[in-house]
This record gives sequence, structure tokens and C-alpha cells, in this order.
Amino acid sequence: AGKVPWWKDAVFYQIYPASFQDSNGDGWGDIPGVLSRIDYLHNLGVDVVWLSPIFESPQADMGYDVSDYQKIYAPYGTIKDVDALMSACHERGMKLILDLVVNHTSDQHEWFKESRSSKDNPKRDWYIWKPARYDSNGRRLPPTNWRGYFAGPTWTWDDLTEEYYLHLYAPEQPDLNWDNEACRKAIYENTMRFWLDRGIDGFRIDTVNKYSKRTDFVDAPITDPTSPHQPAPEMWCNGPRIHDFIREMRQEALAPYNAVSVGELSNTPDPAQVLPYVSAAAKELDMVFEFSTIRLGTGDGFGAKYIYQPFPLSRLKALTLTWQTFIEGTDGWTTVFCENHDNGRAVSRFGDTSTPEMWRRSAKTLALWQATMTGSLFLYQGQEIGMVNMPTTWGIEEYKDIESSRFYLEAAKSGDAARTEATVRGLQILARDHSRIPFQWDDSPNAGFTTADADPWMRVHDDYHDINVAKQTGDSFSILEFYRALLPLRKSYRHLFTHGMFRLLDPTNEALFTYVKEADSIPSGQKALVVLNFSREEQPCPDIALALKCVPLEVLLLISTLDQVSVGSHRPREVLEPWEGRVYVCS
Ligand code: TEU
Repeated sequence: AGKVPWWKDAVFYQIYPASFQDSNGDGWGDIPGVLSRIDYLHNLGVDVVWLSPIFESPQADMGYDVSDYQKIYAPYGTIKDVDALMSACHERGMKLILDLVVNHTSDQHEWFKESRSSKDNPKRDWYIWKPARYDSNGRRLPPTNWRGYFAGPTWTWDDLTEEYYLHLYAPEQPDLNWDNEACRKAIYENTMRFWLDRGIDGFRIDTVNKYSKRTDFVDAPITDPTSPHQPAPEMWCNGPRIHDFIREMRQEALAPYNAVSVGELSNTPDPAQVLPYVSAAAKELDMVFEFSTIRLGTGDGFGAKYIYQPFPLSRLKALTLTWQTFIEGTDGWTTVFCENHDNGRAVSRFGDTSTPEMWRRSAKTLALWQATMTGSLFLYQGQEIGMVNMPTTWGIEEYKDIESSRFYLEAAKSGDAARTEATVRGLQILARDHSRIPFQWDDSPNAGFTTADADPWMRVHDDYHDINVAKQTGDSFSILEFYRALLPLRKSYRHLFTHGMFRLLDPTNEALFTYVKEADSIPSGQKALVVLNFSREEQPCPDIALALKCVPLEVLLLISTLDQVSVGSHRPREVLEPWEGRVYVCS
């Protein structure tokens, strides 16, 4: 086995630039703000910083609608600020990756302005234009009945050239036509090599499995009778040429720079379909995020996404098992994550925020879950201090995200009060907004995110006096200090945690999440046993020695989420306290 690539053992940290640190008091986070916090990240144990989009954008979708890939959105700073952040990372042995959004551009991008200007513009075919259809009454209809991700159609009529253009997301996000080679070449040159030449270390690649649409553009079957538009991810996910396109992207732009790539791959629940993207021999992507696990709780399909579906722990365990083991015996790789900018906070969704004590314990147990799993570990800003969802007392006006407001409006317009109520409840658990409120640094006004007199672009959580970095720094029982202890531990046991094989025990237990990590590459046969109590009740502790197949005297407690416990003692206490997590190894 050759040298292990650096990015397998690296700890990645996603920053949402609008909400991390404002340095100039305009209420928006910015890149100098990130730079001012670089040592906080370094001390946490972060190896790679991933910045969500920082490019010029009208902000229809918080920067995932880029109007110029070579300019920085002014409130975030300048390209010199990016260079300074990149140098600060490199000086500390850290790396910086950017968010590559090339399934679509903003409708304000020069390319789209040209494309829409006339049917015979050279860039007309860089986007996906189709003539209208007409029904028996001569009423104009879009080319297909597809529903987009933001609760609307995927086609918008353009009066000037009298055709529709495709957008899987907002009308302000027209899809690029990857079937056009000149368009692809421009993407590699204009959006990727430009930044790689400046020294960027790689990309998180947005909607990475959606670039190759089926070219027959047929209607989707009616599966959501409540909507005039039908979910149709099969029309654009994992399409006919997707692997050719990604291999070409790798060859043209990533490989020449040894750039790391992590793809955002959704709507692909079948591991056999994911493996081709991450097999080393395929030379496509280094790894991907697959969302089945952390999307638990979201409603099925598109229309019901924000109708909350409770789920048993056994379902979370089964999905974890699938996505921990699908690369076994292959040359593939995977990621470990439980939060990002598109999902509600993990401690609110998978932990327990019923009391401050349960909040603290469950956040630490979730940390133990993440830090012992196989794959490259990704943290999201605020996860390390246990930031929680927005209070349910806040009104819908605090939900700024285009997806939240489009789903809410769709429900409200339906006139169905029960559905509207269910959508509000679902948003209170699942909305993307929860992870986008300002980072909580300390208990100064606006949680230290911006100056006292500034108006942060999103409301600061009411709990920032209790949940913030300053309060947890130095408190050895805090979530933050637990992460600070966990990350080096993950590295010193990397053969078991990062690279080991995941073996789920007791799959039907609805309170305990118990698994073994083992590695056949270890001559000693050393194993680790992770026991996590995902419940508010005491649970009997499984037989550790039996699970580890070693004699009781060899059992060592490696780490526990409890405050007062001497690690190393080998007499496992018979009972796990509520939300207690432990890791044992054989000596
Ligand atoms: O998200 C894509 C994405 O997660 C959705 O397409 C997802 O597959 C769907 O909601 C599943 O129900 C990326 C960015 O992370 C997101 O912030 C952007 O809004 C989106 O792409 C468009 O760029």
C-alpha cells in the first residue's frame, strides 16, 4: 500500500463566511475576520479550512449563485484578503479549500447575460434553453413538469428570445450546459485553475453528481399530486456522462495541482452508485459527502422535505453502518460529518437539548461518534461548541434562506393549515438557517461576532451568553475542550478510528450505539469499542471484554464523556449514565 494521502487523516473545518467573524462592523462576516481567528482554528486541531462561496454574487442563494468567479463578494473583502488567509494557513501547515459551484452560475454572470441575449450568441448553448410546449387550449407550458429543489419549477420563460431556461435551483441560478465542451473548458480555466494558480489547495465541489442531465427531457411521473411540478432527481443525478465530466475535470484542473476534491453528492442512496466517484483508480474525486444519514428526519422526496419524520436510533445506526463500510475492500474513501450549512444543528437533531446538562453530554457523545468513525473528518463552525437550532419562539421572518421561505410560501399558499403548521415545525428542526446564525465567540454584544452597534445579517441566538467559545475555553468539561482532546486522540489511534473497519454491535438496540473499530493491518489485533448512550436513561453497559475479545484485565478506558472518570481503569462500570459515551481499547 503506497503512502497514505494527507487528506485522509486531515481534519477539515467548514466556515460559512457570512456568519463566522465580522471584522468591519457591517454585520456580515468577512475574510479578514476569518484570518483574525486562524489560531483559534489551529489550536482546535484544524488542518484544512473550507470556505463556503466568497465570490461576487447577488446572494440569491447566499453565494451559491456566482456572478464572477474571479472577484470576491465585496462585503467579504478582496482577493488580497484571500491571499493573506491562504498564507496564514500555509504558514501554520494548514490548507485552504474553496467551494466550487459550477452546476449553475448566477443569472448576473456575464456568460448568462451573453447566452440570453440572442439565440445565435456563441454562448447560447452554454446554458440549457428549450422551446415552450402548449396545451390543447394553447396555454404555454414549460418543456417538462420537473420540480426544482426550492419548491418551484425548474424552467423560467425568457421573453427576449422566447424560450425557457433550466435551473434546478432558483431562477437566479441557470444551469450550465456541461454537454458543451467550450463551456466545460471555460469552467476548468476560469473557476478552477485561476484559484489553483494562486495556491488554493483544492475544492469542495457543489452538487457534483448533477452536471450531466438526461438529454431526452421527458416529464417525470406524477409522484407529488399536491404540486404542479414533479420531483425528478433521476433526470439530472448521476446522468449519462457524469463520470466522463468529472474525470475530465480531474485531469484538466485538479490533478496538475494535486488538488484535493470533496464532492457534494446527494439523492444517491445506493452505495454501488457512489463508489465509482471515489475509487482511487477511477481518478474522479478523492471523496464525497453522502447525505442519507444526516438527512434523517427530512420528509421523503422534494415536496415533503420539511415535514419532519421521526426516526429510531436503529435507522441512524443502519445508515452509519452502510456508509462506514461501503468502501471496505475497495480503493475508495469517505467522509465523516454530521453538520453543514444546509442542515439543522446536530445536537438539536440527534442529541438532546432538553436541559443544559443533557445538551452538554449529548454534544460530547456526538463528538465521540464523529471522531471514532472511518473517513476524513469534517467539522462545521459552531459544532465544536454545541451551537443549537434557533429558538422555536422565533418567527418565520428570522428564516432568511431561500429554501426555507420557498417551502413555507408553498405550504401557506396551499391553504392547508395543517400542512403549513407541519412545515413550520419541520423548519424549526431541519431548516438550513439554523447553521447560518452568527458564530458565538463570547458574551459581549452580538456574541463577539460583530461590533456592539452593528446589525448582524441574521439574528444572534438568545443563548449566546451560555454557549460561546470564551465560556468553554479552559473548562475541561466543556464541549470545546472535549473536541480539543478528541482530535489528537483520533490521530494517535488513526489506524482504528480514521482507517479502521466499522463493526456495528446490537443493531436493534434503540438506546445504545455500540460498535467496534478494528484493522487487520495491526499485528497486535488491537481493537477499539465505542459505546454511546443516545438516550436520557441509564443503560446497562455491554460486556466490554467479550466485545473486544480480550481478557478483562486488558480492557482500558481510553476516553469518556463523563467529567470525573479516571481513564485507564479497566473495571467498566455496569451502567452508562444518560448520554454518556466511552471508548475502550485492549491494552
Ligand atoms: O446543495 C445542494 C443540495 O444539498 C440539494 O440539492 C440537496 O440535494 C437537496 O436539498 C436534497 O433534498 C448545494 C449547496 O450546499 C446549497 O447551499 C445550495 O443551495 C445548492 O447546492 C445550490 O447551489
